[in-house]
Amino acid sequence: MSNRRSFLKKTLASTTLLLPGSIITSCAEPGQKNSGEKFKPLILSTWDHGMPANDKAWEVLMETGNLVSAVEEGVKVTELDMDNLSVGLQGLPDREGIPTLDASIMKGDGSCGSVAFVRQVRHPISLARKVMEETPHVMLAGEGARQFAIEQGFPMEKEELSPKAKELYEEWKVESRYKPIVNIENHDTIGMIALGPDGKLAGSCTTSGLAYKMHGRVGDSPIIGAGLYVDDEVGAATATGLGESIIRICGSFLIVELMRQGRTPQEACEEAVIRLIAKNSKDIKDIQAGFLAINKEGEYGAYAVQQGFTYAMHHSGGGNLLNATYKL
Ligand code: SD4
Repeated sequence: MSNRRSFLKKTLASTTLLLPGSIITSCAEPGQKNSGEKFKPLILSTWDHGMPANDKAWEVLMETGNLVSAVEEGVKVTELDMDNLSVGLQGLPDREGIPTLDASIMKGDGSCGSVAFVRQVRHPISLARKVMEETPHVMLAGEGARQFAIEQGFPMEKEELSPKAKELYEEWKVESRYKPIVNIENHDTIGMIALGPDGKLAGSCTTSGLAYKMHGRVGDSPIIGAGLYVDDEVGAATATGLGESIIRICGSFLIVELMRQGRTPQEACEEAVIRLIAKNSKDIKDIQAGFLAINKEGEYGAYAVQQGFTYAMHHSGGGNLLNATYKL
């Protein structure tokens, strides 16, 4: 376990105690299924950092009733978290030493927006929302996305690595292994899905992607249907982990379609992981990927390829941090 993740685990209880509205009420053991309980409203987010993100999203939802603002503001907390090296400009850079970001946002009525391979933007999730609301397009990438950010009045940040990212990048450069590190410690994207009190759904997903990726590489997070999919008629799903493996199976769309055909969120996440393993079998030992899903009734599910995927859930009873069940 990396120092950072073990640090996170050790400090988790104390961190969450400081956050109003957050209580850990349960922590499922690996292998334990959720019991089919239902919650409305309900917010789920990937990984430990989903706890403070969910708190913020919940607060915004309670104050404004706006589910899209809730999922945007929630993940903005993670985009600013200097301890998170997989989200935001402080994240680990590509192999050229440049942080490039991917993000997407979606509403259950089919509206969606995303940005890929964008530089110098502190809140790519807000830029994705602008793409959704202010353009006729779904996705802007690279320099075009950056120019759009400037037009929309987003400040351009200096291209400087955060101190932690710089230190780790310097260490990586010694060997500069071309292959991205794909073990379970290299994933911390935040994906958030939410069910509002009126039964409408929304989701968001934001990441700096794989550490030391090739310049120009785009993962699953900004690809609607891969890293995120939301449909008010059925439910929502989001993904984290090795983006290439998730894109190959259109993971989030697959889960929503399986739920449409009658699977529970848990069953749908499990089937997606089985498909992902089948399509990525050669390297599966080195791959971690995890999915979260909610259906419109307020049932939820989570499943991962390997042990170690945590997710945060927030409902009217407060916040929980849970261990996802896993296949391998
Ligand atoms: C990607 N899915 O770019 C992202 C990485 C990730 O937790 O999830 N990290 O492939």
